[in-house]
Amino acid sequence: MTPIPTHSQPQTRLGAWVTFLDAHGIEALSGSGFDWIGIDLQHGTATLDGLPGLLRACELNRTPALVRTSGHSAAEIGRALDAGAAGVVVPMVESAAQAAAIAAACTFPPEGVRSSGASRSAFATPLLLQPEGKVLCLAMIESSAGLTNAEAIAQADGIDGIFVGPYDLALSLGASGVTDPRTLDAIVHVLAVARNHGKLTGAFSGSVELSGALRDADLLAVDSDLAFLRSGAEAKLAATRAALSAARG
Ligand code: 3PY
Ligand code: MG
Repeated sequence: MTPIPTHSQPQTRLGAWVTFLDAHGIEALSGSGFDWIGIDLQHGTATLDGLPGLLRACELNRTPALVRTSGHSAAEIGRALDAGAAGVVVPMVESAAQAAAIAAACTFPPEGVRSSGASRSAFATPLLLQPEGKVLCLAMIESSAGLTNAEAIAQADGIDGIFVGPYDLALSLGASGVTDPRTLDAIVHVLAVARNHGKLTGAFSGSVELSGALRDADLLAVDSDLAFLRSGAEAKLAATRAALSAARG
């Protein structure tokens, strides 16, 4: 398996988080230089049925895709991997037992419980984020319970990495937001725990200030498609208004 070339340096792989784009939109977004695409089945409008088409759009630009499942269902995790995802990002993992269960759902027997069947991934090797050729099982830590049990979650067999959800984490901690020092301390702690156990580290950002604090993460979701659309539209509108008033003198 040839490692997927990365566009960004040095190590942090920058991703775009897709909540509503269709295949056409994903084709445009995945061609703009991101190292990976996150497809969100928890929030937004993407559905499991539509997933194969969305993954195909990522593949057109050789961009691997991680799927954030809506929950811990082994059936949903299996279908996301069958569709050709490079891995799953499973929300709200709060205990070692939950971590072990999602890891088992990502792994074929005898180690795990993932079922094998006629699927896209059985006929064409998915684009992967790791040269070892394994799909990734990433557990999201995004609550105070997850924070408390971070060591045990990171050590669970079959968990490849920890992906932090800063927005839910801030809510759970009663912090004022993602750049509140309590949230930042918690994020830095969770990522250090994962790293110390030799696991991948990742997080959603959505904030340039937060991205700076996450500079050591292996996987960083820069922001969502909705935010890109909104900020791109606002910037172009403001620039056009400025150009018009300059031209009119
Ligand atoms: C969070 O910040 O809670 C997330 O789940 C980001 O997608
Ligand atoms: Mg969340």
